[in-house]
Amino acid sequence: MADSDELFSGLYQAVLSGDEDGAARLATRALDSGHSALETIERALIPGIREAGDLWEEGEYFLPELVTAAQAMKAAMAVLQPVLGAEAKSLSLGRVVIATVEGDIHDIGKSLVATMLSANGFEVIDEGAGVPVSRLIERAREVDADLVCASALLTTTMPRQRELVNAVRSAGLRAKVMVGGAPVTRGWAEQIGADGHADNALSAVNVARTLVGHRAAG
Ligand code: B12
Repeated sequence: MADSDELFSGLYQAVLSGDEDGAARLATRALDSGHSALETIERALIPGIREAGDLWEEGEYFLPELVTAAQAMKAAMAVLQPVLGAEAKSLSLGRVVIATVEGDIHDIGKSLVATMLSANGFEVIDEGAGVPVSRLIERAREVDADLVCASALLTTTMPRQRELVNAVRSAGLRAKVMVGGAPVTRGWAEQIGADGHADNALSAVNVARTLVGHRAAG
């Protein structure tokens, strides 16, 4: 147990200090020691990147330090994501188009949600970050999506989620809309008329299952 604490604390520090190689190496060690990818993400990576954000907000970190912390997180995610993906079931629960909205480059949370949806049997079309509503509509129509997911991490980009909801409705698409991102609350989701909202990648899977008409497992 003490070994695990030490391992996760090392990985947390590697993210915080922007040590890409160390983060990738410790993520590999976590898997080799029998920890799941999800546990590693939740116990070390997310706390690490959030602490970097807090330090930046407090003026302790400058933007380059936050950027290198995000790069270290991504290096570790590159090790862990294939493992999450490998658990994917062969059946498709539904087709999901996902992106971070236009004007917003934060893609870590969105990618985690995409990976978890995919690992849980959804067919996921990840359009990346900074994606205009018009492109999401185009893709949703093209693939006849069951669900369109939009992430926003900035209060200034949250209104794009409202535009998406309106655009999906006026385009007459059958897709449901799920929104998320650190500043996105259930209240906001309700206010803009979104069909669903989730605070983290695991609940995103359960909400997605409900929205496309499948009961949550367990
Ligand atoms: C890492 C980071 C960055 C990195 C992003 C790297 C990348 N490629 O993503 C860098 C350094 C580039 C960056 C840049 C900026 N950032 Co920044 N950043 C962060 C930070 C520290 C962490 C975000 C993160 O990755 N968290 C980890 C992931 C796993 O969590 P998450 O994103 O919340 O996602 C989870 C849930 O929200 C949910 N979820 C997410 N998306 C979705 C989607 C759906 C559909 C669902 C259901 C669920 C869901 O599930 C995820 C997994 O559990 C946050 C602080 C914070 N505490 O959030 C600030 C933060 C978001 N950034 C902020 C700002 C201001 C900026 C900049 C404008 C700074 C600048 N002056 O340039 C720029 C943005 C430029 C732009 N146009 O986008 C502010 C936003 C303030 C606000 N209220 O709007 C924050 C809150 C920091 C702060 N406290 O001030 N940032």
